[in-house]
This record gives sequence, C-alpha cells and structure tokens, in this order.
Amino acid sequence: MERFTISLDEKLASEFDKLIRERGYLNRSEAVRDMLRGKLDTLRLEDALAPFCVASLSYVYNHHERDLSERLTELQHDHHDLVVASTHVHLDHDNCLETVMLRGKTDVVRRFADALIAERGVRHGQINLVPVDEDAGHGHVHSHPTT
Ligand code: NI
Repeated sequence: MERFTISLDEKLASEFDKLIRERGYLNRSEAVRDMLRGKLDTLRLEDALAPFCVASLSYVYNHHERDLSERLTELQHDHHDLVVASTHVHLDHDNCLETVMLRGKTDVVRRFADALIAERGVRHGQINLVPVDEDAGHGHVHSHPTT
C-alpha cells in the first residue's frame, strides 16, 4: 500500500466531502480510489473507442550519451510506418530536443512512445495523442480529428 498526500482548496475539499457523504463512502481514501479506478477505466475505453490516432512525441536527451542518438534513430527506423516526421533541435552544447509526429493504431503508437521515453537518458518525454476517425494512412492524405 502506498501513501500520498494531496492538497485541495477549501471549496473543492468541502464539495468533495459532500459528494462522498451522498455516495455513502466511509472515508476520502475509498472515494479517491474509486475515482482513480474509474478514470483509468475511462482512459482505457477511450483508447479502445479511438483505435487510430495522430500524435506528437517530444523529449530531450544528451547526444554525448553513449549510443543514445543511434538507439533513438534505430527505434524510429524500426517503426517507420508510424513515424510521419521528426524534428531535431540542438538546444545547447549537450542537449537535443526532438519532436516526432506519429500516425497509426493508438495502442501501437502508445507502445512506441512508451519504449522511446523509457530509453535510458531520455528526459521530459511527453506524448500528445489526438484520436482520429480512421487510419488516415490508408488511402487518405488528411485525417479528421474526432471531437
Ligand atoms: Ni542535437
């Protein structure tokens, strides 16, 4: 069991306490656990309902780090079907910022992003995922974001 403390302003805290009384929760922890589970389920469902996406993945890394540039390039080549474009910015003497535009199946895109972010030496990894109507890579030059 892991313990953490969160800070709420008074208004939000009293609204939350009112809600958990109405719902019959015995304490705040039980209510927060249920909400977290619900949110995680919703996110999983959203992935399932939006099977295709476009995404931008950004991260920073030190190009002096042993083999890292090569590993990142290789990862992108291994998934050339997902990688639409990639931009490299030399931030300073050591650090590089890369943004990779991706398109494909949501679960595959997410797995690729997770693997890249998990590479040793990759920092500030963040993905912005936009669900699209269909696999825009097949027969369509443009994608329609879903609302
Ligand atoms: Ni660079």
